[in-house]
Amino acid sequence: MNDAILFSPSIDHAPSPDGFLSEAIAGLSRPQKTLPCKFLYDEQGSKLFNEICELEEYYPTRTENQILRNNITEIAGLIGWGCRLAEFGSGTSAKSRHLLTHLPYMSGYIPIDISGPQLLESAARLAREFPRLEINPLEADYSEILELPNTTRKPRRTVAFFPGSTIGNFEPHEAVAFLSNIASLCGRDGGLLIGVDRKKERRILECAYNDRKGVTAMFNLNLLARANRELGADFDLSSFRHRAPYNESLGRIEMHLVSTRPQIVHLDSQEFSFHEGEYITTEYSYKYTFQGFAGLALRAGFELVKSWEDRNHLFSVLFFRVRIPPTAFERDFVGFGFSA
Ligand code: AVJ
Repeated sequence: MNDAILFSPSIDHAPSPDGFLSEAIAGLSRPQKTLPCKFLYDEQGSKLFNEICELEEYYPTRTENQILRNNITEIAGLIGWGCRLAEFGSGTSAKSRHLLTHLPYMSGYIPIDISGPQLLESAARLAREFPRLEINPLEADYSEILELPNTTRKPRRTVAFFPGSTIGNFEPHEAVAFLSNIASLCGRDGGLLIGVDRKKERRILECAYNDRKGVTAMFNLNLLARANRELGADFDLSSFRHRAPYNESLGRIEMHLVSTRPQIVHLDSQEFSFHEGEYITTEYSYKYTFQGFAGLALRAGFELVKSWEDRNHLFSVLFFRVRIPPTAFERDFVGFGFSA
């Protein structure tokens, strides 16, 4: 029998449709207006993000793929056989595809993504390419996962794959909480293969997030278009402008949507006023030094096993092992931010 084992997606943790409305209102009510970056990835936004990955200026995707390709035998060897691989924010699963061909006797692959349509389409395609692989997609906000789906065969270990430097979306203290949760989801002998964008010259960073074709601008503005489509808001897209400066002292790219004139936006019978030059923060993309990131992961319970980078030191891929899996108590009370 060569039939693909493709489970229908678990949707227990799927983002609720009301989530966008309440989070948008909360975000726009703050003194510094904000809209959470996870809402950038509707169907249109996911397509635009895939386009960003192909841009000449956007080095992370290309560079990470190169690092993975150049070191795939060693990486697969460190992960080992019989693993359950969970990918956080799997998108099109393009990066796992390569990894999966090199991992022997896996117990299963669990792609996790907030964009349901893309998740299903990619899982179905992958199932045709890997007919013996058990694929168990999970439609979810990956920062809210309390449990990973089981696989039919008991895994020897669980390894989390978090490529693309998506960890950079979290503020450092949130990143520690998120990674502690991953450590507890993976448990004893668990692993973490993660891609991290490095601190570098401002010019390179700002070009990557302010591309000449304006794809990143469309990606950012799509958030307002989505609010209009799904929430009936009345953002005038022509009077907001994309901007993405590097905040060097905080080590992050910040995506902004700048109001080019004084205006009032309506959302769910509320009014939000903007003065000229006021902006909405839509995404942070933190950059790390090698030491900085290894220290952060250590606080989350991971010890470094091995790391790789490109020869221009643009990007790092790191493999960690769970040092001590946090107990459920620690996960709930430290991991989710009730104390330092
Ligand atoms: C998907 C979060 C890794 O921060 O580089 C790309 C998102 N935003 N261009 C990044 C993004 C604008 C991307 N991550």
